[in-house]
Order: sequence, then C-alpha cells, then structure tokens
Amino acid sequence: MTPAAGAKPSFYITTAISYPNGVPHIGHAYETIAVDALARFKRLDGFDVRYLTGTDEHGLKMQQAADREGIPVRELATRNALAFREMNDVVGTSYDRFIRTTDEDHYAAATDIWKRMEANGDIYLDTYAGWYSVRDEAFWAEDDTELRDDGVRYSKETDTEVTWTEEESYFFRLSAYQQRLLDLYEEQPEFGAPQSRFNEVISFVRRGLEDLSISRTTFDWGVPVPGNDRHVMYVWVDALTNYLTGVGFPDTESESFRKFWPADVHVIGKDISRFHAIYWPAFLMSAGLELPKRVMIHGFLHNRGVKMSKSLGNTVAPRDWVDQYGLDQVRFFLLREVPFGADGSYSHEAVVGRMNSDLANNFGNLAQRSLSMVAKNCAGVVPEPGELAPADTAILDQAHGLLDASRSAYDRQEFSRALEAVWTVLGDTNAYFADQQPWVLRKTDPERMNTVLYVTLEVLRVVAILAQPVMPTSAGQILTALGQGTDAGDDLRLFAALDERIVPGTVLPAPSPVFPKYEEPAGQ
Ligand code: ME8
Repeated sequence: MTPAAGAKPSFYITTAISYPNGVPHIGHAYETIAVDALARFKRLDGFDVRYLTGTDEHGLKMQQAADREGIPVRELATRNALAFREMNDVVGTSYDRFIRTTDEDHYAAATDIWKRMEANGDIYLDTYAGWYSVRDEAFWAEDDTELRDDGVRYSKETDTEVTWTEEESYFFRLSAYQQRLLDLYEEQPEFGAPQSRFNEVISFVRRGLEDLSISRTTFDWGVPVPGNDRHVMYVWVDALTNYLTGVGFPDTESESFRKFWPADVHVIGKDISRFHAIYWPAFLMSAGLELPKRVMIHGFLHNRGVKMSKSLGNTVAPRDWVDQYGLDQVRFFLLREVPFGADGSYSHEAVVGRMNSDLANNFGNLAQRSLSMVAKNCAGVVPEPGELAPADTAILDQAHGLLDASRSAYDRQEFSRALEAVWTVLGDTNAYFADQQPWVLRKTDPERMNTVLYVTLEVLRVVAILAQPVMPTSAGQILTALGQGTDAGDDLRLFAALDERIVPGTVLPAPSPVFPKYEEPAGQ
C-alpha cells in the first residue's frame, strides 16, 4: 500500500524483552536509552514511530527463579515486570507499548505463528536428548560443552551450567533454512550489524544448522502448543514473536501491522545475536512473513572492565545513577562513551569527566556566556547580524552540516559518532567565541559583537535541536532559553526547523545554567 500523499513514513524499533527474573541493571538501561534516542530522533525527523519494549516472562529460568523465592511464577513475573517498567520511566523513555509475553494478545500471536510454521511443514514431533542451559534457555551441542574440574558440565561459549535433558519435543526444520539464510545475509548486508558481530553469526550458519527443539514437556510455564497442550512452546519461539504482537499480529490486515511490519531495527545485546539473526528470520520465512530490515547487536557494559554480577556486588541500579548524576547526564554518558557495537566500561570518574568537560564546560558554558551577553548587551533579544565574515560562515556551515551527519550515524546506530560530530562543532564554536572576543567588541565594534553573538546562538540552536534525542530535558531548556518554544512538540524544535535560521528580534527569557559541574558530596 502506498502511503497517502503527505503521510509520514513509518519507523518500527524494538528492544530485546528482558527476563523479569531479577531487577534491571545499567546494562538493560543502556539498551533502552539507545532505542529511545533513536525513536526520538526519528520522531523529530518526521517519522511515525512505533517503539516496543517489555518483558519475556515464560520459560524454565523464570520458573526456577520463582521456585527459589517460593512464590508463584506469575507473581514473580508481575513484580519484576513492574520494576522494568519503572526503569523505563526512570530513564525517561518514550515507548509506545510495554509488552508482557503473558498478555492475552501475545498468546494469540504465538499460537498463530506456530500454526503457520506447522502448515508450511516445518514442525515435526520427535525426541530430544541434549545439553540444556537454563541460564541461556538453549540447548548446546556436546562439542560446545566441557566437563570442568568441579564435576559440572558448562557451555563453553556462555560459561553456564548445562544439564542432560531427554524428552519428547517438537522440532523446527532449521536445517532447511541454511541456504536461504546465507542468501539473505548476502543480499541484505545491512541485515546484521556491526559487521564483526554479524560475521560470527554468518560463520555459525556456514558450519551447518541442526533442527531446533521448540517445545518442552517438563514444565508448563509457557504458551501451550496448539493441538497438544502437554507441550509448551520453547520460550524463544514465544519471545521473538513479541515483535509481531506489538504491531497487531495475527491481524495482518490491521492498520498497525500494514504500517509498521517489517520492523526497521531490532536492537539487542551480543549474547542473543544467534536467536535474532538466525532463528527469527527462519521462523518468519517459514511463516510467510516479511523479515526485519536490521538487527543491531550492541556490546556489554562492564563495571570498571569487570562483568557485572550480583555475587560480586558490582551491579548498578539505573535509579541510583540518575539520582547521583542526573538523567540527561546518564543518557549522554552511555551513548557518548562507548561505540554502540563494542563492549564498554564505566566508572564514576568516566561519568564525571563527561559531565564536566563535554556538558558543563563545552555546551553549558557556551550557552551561558553567550546568552548572558545577549541579556546584558542586546536587551535580551536575538541581535540582528551584520555582514558575515568567513569565520562566521565557516562555523555556520559546520553546524548546518550536522543534520546529514547525524542522520547517517543514527541510521547505523552509531550514537557515539553522532554525538562526537556535534561536540566537535561545539568545541570549534567555543574556539570561535574566544577568538572573536565579543566582550572586547562590545566597546570597539558593537555591530560585529552582534554578528558573533547571532552566529553563536544559531549554532547553539542547531546543537540543542540535535541533542534532544539524547538529552530531551536539558536540550529543551536550552531551546527555551533561545526562544524556540516551550514545549517538546513545538515545530521550532523539529529537524525541519533546521532549514531556517534563528530570527533576529526573538525575545529571550533570562538565562540560567543548564549543565552543573559534578561536585563530590562533602566528606568524600
Ligand atoms: O536475553 N550490558 O533477556 P535479558 C549491555 N529475554 N546489555 C546487556 C547487559 C550488559 N551488561 N546485560 C544484558 C534476554 N544486556 C531475552 C531476550 S528478546 C526476544 C528476548 C542486554 O534480560 C541483553 O543483551 O537477559 C539483552 O539484549 C537485554 O539486555 C535483555 O537481556
């Protein structure tokens, strides 16, 4: 269906859905914030965005966590799903739906995709005997496991305990999809990113695929298999289908499905690339549904380089960070510090470094210095510029080149690169401001001072508009200080407004600092 003239293009983006067997940590918040920044970017760029996130509530891992706590599994899922939902609020995300795989419409979707795969001849009943890792909710081939000195067998790749499991199981004919998957990777090289992580997936498929066990009989916490309710679906069949449920599947004629499927990007962590870049497209091919356009695989965040774990006591709760550093500061740090596909490390010093140099010194100071000069010397209105000198044109051109650079970086989920480009322009504008010395021009050449202040305000406007996806509140405060509306939905704040220039004569409110420096609490 071609969109009606003037209709906004659609954009559908998803996070992985988390297991609510515990509470969220900063690694979960990292993924959520990245997806939120991209969703906001696309909205500001004129897209009709659908952003889905939620919780993955079935499976043995959940059942065992509930047994350990001595509570019903549904209660555990509900309690922790709430914690994940709250985490989304704490980090300021703008999702359109928070899906729980225990939602009624999700059962209908999972049942439907199963029936489609079955009707296509891709599901058969057999017995399974193999090494199962509850932590990974995955079977591992014997060669992928090893018996260690503690007498326990582990998956080599994920270091998780595996146990021998034998049961009747439905299988999905994954082996039949090997060539079609390799063709997909070749024809659609953007399907998986970044390339280094996608290459691991491709070589896994090249080594050959075995059929996949997709049902369990030893517990009943899952979606019943249609026509045989002694079995529940393997949790990954049900979990991956959430991306379809979120846009109205199984009603493939619904407005939302027609508009938003296939997804533009599934954003996931490196530990689950195989499920998203191999199983998921194979399931969809079997079900006769279109494939997502891209799977973006991000790295893991480590605490000072050390993997976060409850036993080490080094996990960070997103709320603690937001309380300590501020929300926009946390969002900026996470997306600026680590190239999105790579693993990254965080520490208190690293966050404070970014807060003080990039935010307080670079962005905050430029805004505060130029806006205070306008308040004092230009009667609080945007001054009329005189003729532009080459230095003015150069910095304005640099700023106006940022939209294209940001679009291409965001389209590849290269958040740190987009921010780096914007901050380079901020750094150059600080140098320009220092060079031009408008505080000297105030006496010697007030007209030239007006031009320098005008150029600086215009760069700040461009930068603040482009910073909104990552720092919605602070960038909004700077836009308010620049007289660019008071509301996030104001047209003056959309990317389309970058075609214009700040209007001389715009009345500006009294400026107040937006990015405080981090002060260590007294006594530290
Ligand atoms: O994998 N740094 O759920 P999950 C960065 N339910 N990202 C991290 C991280 C860290 N330290 N730890 C976890 C699942 N993540 C499945 C997904 S999707 C249909 C089903 C990421 O709660 C992880 O890679 O274990 C994943 O993308 C997300 O958080 C949820 O992880």
